[in-house]
Amino acid sequence: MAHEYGITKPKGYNVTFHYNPNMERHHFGQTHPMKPWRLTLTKSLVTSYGMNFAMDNYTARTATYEELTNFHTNDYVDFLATVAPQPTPLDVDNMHPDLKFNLGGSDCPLFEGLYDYCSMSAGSSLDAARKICSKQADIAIAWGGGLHHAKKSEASGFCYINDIVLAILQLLRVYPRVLYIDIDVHHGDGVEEAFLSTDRVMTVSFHKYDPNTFFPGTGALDDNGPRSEHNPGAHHALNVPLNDGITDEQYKWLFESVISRCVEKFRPSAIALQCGADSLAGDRLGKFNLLVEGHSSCVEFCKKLGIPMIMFGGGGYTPRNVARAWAYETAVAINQHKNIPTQIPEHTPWRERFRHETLLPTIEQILGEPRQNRNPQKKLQDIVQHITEQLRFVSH
Ligand code: VJV
Ligand code: CA
Ligand code: ZN
Repeated sequence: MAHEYGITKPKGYNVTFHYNPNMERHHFGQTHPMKPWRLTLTKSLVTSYGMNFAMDNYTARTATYEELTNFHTNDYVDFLATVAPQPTPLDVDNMHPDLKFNLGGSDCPLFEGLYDYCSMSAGSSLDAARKICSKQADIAIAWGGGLHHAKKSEASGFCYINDIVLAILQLLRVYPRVLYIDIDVHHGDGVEEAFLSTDRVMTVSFHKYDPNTFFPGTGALDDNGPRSEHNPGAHHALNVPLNDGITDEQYKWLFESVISRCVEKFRPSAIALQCGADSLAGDRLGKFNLLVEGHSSCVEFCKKLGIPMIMFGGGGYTPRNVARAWAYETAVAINQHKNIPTQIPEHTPWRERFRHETLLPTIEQILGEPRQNRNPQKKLQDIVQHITEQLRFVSH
């Protein structure tokens, strides 16, 4: 069946879309920045453009206890499964945090259905990984995943279960080397840490870096993992620390310079791309000047490499911008981004939420005035140089 925009399934190229409609029913609390509802808004755009006709759509299942404990400790997962939610609404300032496993604070509150929410996020990413492993997908999309801060035995930064680590572990059963790329505005510390001692995973995070004021404070340019002689993972953790206000043009140049060098040296057999949308202009937490065009150019570049790829969600705190980016990036995956109208279809549910009714608003439409750019070109060149030097130690 074809849609009004003529979107049909391409032959010989398969994209799978993994989604669980129950995920977005969960709430971190009234004013908490993380809004699972942004997934509804994304799905609404994807469907109204008819993109579902070009993909295999799967209702993601929940991950099992055994799957979650492939990375996380039993103690931690047991605790997650049994903790009672705190009385809602959460009063952040007066809350009495039970900081066991860093749970119950204002970043990682205990809410109704928390364990289900975590297992759905992990389930969608694991389903995506399995489709890549069985070669039933060239690209598998899991917008409900991307929760890169969760540690083996600790919640962190709105993340409880590290679905990305679980998915990469799945990929490693079939693929010798996985390149992890993270364009969320925050450092992908949890994924980096999980694979510090292996040379089968290279992690590259682009992020705002300010150890004193910006979470999580790690990910300096020269943080490349433990450099002991016996660590095969040495030099396989790469970081691209940035300042406020970076533009599309700079980010695209930097991304392509860095990733092309990584691919050339590391020769990944699969890619895991975290598409955190808090690196977009106008994000409630992020402070970059990226437009959907710049953000999605990273997805386009990765797709063109022709390597099997999972696309995860992640951060993103201005829901209308998150939905626009992830819908457009879904269009990139099915190679329809140049064909779909930028005007948001009339029949889109919650269309009124998308100010200016366009998929690709300009920086003026989003911000009025762009944020001051604090990334001189020299800094970006130094980054590429440092990464090139790190990659001299990497060969396959
Ligand atoms: O900066 C922090 C940690 C604090 C302690 C907790 N307070 C609230 C904030 C400062 C040091 N945490 C970050 C976590 C960011 C997580 C990003 C996750 C991802 O995008 O990378 C992947 C999904 C942070 N920044 C902003 C907030 N927390 C924040 C938390 C709130 C809030 C407002 C801001 C929690 C509850 C409420 N408001 C009501
Ligand atoms: Ca990042
Ligand atoms: Zn983030």
